[in-house]
Amino acid sequence: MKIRWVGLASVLVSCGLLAGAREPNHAPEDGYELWLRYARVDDTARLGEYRAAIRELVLTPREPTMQAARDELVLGLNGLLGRPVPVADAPTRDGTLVVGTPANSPAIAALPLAAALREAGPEGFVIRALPVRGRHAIVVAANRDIGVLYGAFHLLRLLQTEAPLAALDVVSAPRYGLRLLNHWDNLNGTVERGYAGASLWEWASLPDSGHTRYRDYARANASIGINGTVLTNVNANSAVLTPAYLVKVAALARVFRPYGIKVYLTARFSAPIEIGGLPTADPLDARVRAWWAAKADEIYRAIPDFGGFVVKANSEGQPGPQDYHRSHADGANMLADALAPHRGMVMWRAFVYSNAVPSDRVMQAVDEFEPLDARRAFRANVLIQAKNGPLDFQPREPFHPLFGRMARTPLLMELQITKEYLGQDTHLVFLAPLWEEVLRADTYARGPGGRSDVEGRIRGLAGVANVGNDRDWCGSDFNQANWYAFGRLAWDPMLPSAAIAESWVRMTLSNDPQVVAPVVAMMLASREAAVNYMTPLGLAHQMARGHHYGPGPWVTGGRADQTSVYFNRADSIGLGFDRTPTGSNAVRQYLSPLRERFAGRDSLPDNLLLWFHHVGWSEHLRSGRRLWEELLAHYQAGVDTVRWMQRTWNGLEARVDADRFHRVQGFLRIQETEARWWRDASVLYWQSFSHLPLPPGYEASAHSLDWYRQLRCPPDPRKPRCDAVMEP
Ligand code: GCV
Repeated sequence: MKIRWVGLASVLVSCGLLAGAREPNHAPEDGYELWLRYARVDDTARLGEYRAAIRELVLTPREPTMQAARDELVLGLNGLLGRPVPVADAPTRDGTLVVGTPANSPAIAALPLAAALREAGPEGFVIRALPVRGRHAIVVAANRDIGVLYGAFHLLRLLQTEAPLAALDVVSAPRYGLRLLNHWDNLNGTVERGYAGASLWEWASLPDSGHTRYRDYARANASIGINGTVLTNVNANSAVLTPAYLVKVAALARVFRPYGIKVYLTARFSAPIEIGGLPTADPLDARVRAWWAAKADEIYRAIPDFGGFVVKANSEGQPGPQDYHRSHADGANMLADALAPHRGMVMWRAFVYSNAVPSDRVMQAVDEFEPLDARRAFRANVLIQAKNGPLDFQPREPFHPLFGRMARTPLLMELQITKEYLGQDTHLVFLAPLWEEVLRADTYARGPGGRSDVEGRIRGLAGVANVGNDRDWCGSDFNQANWYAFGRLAWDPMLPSAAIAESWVRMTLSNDPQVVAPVVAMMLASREAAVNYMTPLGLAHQMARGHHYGPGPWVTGGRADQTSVYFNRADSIGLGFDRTPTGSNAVRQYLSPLRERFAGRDSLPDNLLLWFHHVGWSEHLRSGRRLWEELLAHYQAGVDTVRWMQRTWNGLEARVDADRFHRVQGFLRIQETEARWWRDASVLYWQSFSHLPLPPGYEASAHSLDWYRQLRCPPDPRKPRCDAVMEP
């Protein structure tokens, strides 16, 4: 039997991690390897178990995706087991890892896996411990090569998290077919709301330069099941649709293809005018329709598996069909017709708000889209992409009412991985609990299969990426956890945040139980901490103007529904936006019994109180405390939780590598300073309306309200941090 030994060095060259070409276990912890570090298993008993269970790898790498699976397994197993694993054509011993599909592996074709493979479907996989040709073996099997790759990553994850392999029996299939990253990357290399450096896409050197980083990006995405990437900003530039750019896009698509990742682009609605030379972009104009059809043909000639278009139209100044008195459906359907012959999709965003300031901005999407849905106005290959909440990625919002109101049109949920409103690169905020909250919310609309939770009514997740060209990809170690969590939830939206956090910590930081438990606890507490020190009790959009970093509850002027005062409605009587029938009546967009629950002061959860109600400063809440006291308590709880996170992290100094320990410690220091900044600036501002005193012992603000109002962040649009200014 011929055995091929794949040396570590050649794997490192062929796999892109590659940039540093270094052995696991000795790397400077600069974050480049993400959760794919493959450090040798620490626990000696587990290491012994794994070494006995995996002594050779049987896998035939004919196709690029199988080669990717082979490369990953060899890289991962060599690192995790601390010794090279030989690759064989067929099982030669006990302790064989057999990997493939019934079509490319005779050993797998002979196994009784038909029922499990049916359950796994086109992208899923089966992992089992069972005898193969009389040998003790572990099998990773799938119907398609991409399922094999996902299965390989899953097996590696089991080893990375030091899970037992005995009696392995896993069948896993993704809940959604669409698991997409949305990059808000501009063609000039900047990233809108990006806090991790410039764009990954180096357009100037494409298509000739195949940056190794593109492959590592694809590996990271495939490891968490992401299967599509929208390369460009929704505030789109039509130049990306010109031949000069399409060859570059095609080059990226070639790198991503083996990893199961399709490429999508944003389509600027006015492209027929800007790059097509037409006098109009009217979606009912025959010349415009012909132009888009020809453009789609051209794109598919260059990129045969192109995924489709994402479109932001008639929102925040972007062009759209309403410029021609046509509906969103007219616009979406025109693009859908152009893409349909190629099986492409249109993701039409519901984040619309018109140039006329509406009575309540959060109501506009339902008002625009529900009537179109009722008329079944959209083509079958159109999805409506709605943000998780009706406003804009706030620390807490109720779920978007559209998820209960669109009965006929398929929906995508857009989540923001980049933390525009949640402390950007520096604050440690783990977003899985926020996403879990909305995915599990009950819409009270019976969806397919009788499901009424939000999760049951959508076809996929689109995550606004937090990835840039910083060495650590995401601008901070803990921001990587949000990219990871997004992928894991897109595969399995019912995965608990705690499980996601635990696996990320084990893969990224340490399997030491003395590290895992406290760090998971920090992560799980972090989102509520941010809600508390930024926008407690249902407040929203209280961030500084423009860059959205730091507090600005006083922001006014300009377009009303982009200001803080529009959303907080603070006055001498109280605080909060009345969205009950006595106010904007936005509660009517939710289905019964939710609309009644949200309208009733006694039935609404306090954490959404000021989203739906204007509450008097001295009114009693269910806690027995007055609004004023309750607000103060929440701001203080936010600061206290960050301090607890600091203490917890400081206690880990001896257990975490110095690089990451000090980086995270520094960011937590910033976060504590800025949590106080949020608390003090907000409380002083509310106090200028309530005229109520701070209770005895309440931590006094360091500065006056005027001082906070005049505070200007350094003019760095990417990282507008104010700590240097605040603490000279
Ligand atoms: C890409 C918010 C952000 C904008 C973003 C917009 C959108 O308004 O601040 O930067 O634009 O949402 O989602 O389209």
